[in-house]
Amino acid sequence: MTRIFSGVKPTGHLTLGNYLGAVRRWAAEDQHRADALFCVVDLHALTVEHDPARVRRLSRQAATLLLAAGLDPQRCTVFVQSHVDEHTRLAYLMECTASDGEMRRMIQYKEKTASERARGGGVRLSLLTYPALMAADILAYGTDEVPVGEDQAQHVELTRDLAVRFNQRYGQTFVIPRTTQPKVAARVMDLQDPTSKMGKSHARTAGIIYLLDEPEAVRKKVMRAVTDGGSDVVHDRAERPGVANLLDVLAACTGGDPEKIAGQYDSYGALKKDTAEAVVELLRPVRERHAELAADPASVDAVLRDGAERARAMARPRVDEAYRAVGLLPPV
Ligand code: AQP
Repeated sequence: MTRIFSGVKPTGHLTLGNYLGAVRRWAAEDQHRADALFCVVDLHALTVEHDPARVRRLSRQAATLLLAAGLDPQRCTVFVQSHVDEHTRLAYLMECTASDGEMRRMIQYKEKTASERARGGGVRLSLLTYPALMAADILAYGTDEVPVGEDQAQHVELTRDLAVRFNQRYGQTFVIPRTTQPKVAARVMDLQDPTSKMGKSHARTAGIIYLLDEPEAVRKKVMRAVTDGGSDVVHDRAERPGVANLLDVLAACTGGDPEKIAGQYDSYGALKKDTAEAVVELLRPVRERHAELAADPASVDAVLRDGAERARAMARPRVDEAYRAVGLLPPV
């Protein structure tokens, strides 16, 4: 059976980008057709300056939101990365497989280094090395497919390279994974700056729709979205990124085709109004289910405890095998 692994990082409240690019598909498709694991990758949240209490809060919220979005613990494994030691055990072997140069080429490293410096902070070494941890997250489970948004595709490519290299050096140990991306909205853009990705950790929040935003807040953000010069509605990402982004979001919400939808509008105002309502209706059940689950944290804990146990049992044999393969003496 196909094995799927993917995760979300608790660096902020989950956004519409996380949902359309990744989480929605995990719930609607992936968990039904494969042996799937979904993870709150909390160790990745420590690569930038963080507040411990906030990371804890956001990790719980992210896990609750994954369940609210429809992940069913009877169908898939939902857990928290730091609860399964195999991730960090394998990450070190991945660091010993990767080169410094390939880590420095990662776009996210370049972008996040720039923003950490702009904030006046230092850059943590883990920001450079975290793709090795991400490779470990994926490879520990013999993953075939990694459903992610476009921004994570480069890291999955690196994971493939590391898996191939490791297998060549030390013998067949890892499955070579491939990325899968949604057809529409693989990269949802910030509504106030449609040339930048909608990102949950961005400081300016006016262009970011959070999954837990109240309907009125969603409407306000969409109605104030930056649109482009001109007034005709066309799907042109290069010339009209603001309008193209709204069309992508509307198409992703309604299951349509952005270019065809463009033909149905002759004003930006009408497009914004329909997009706002489509997003409100898409998020309504997630928000409502989140409220129910958040009122019963013990049930979320039970899912995470069981998920970690299952994940550990799946990861341990392969990570032990990798330790033996590189020449480490097994414990006696
Ligand atoms: N804007 C986006 N459009 C489509 N997909 C997106 N994803 C993230 N942003 C968008 C996808 O969501 C999944 C979980 O993302 P992550 O938690 O690993 O974080 P990230 O990719 O670094 O994106 P964020 O949300 O912007 O976090 P910060 O601001 O902390 O960097 C992934 O599959 C991702 O592709």
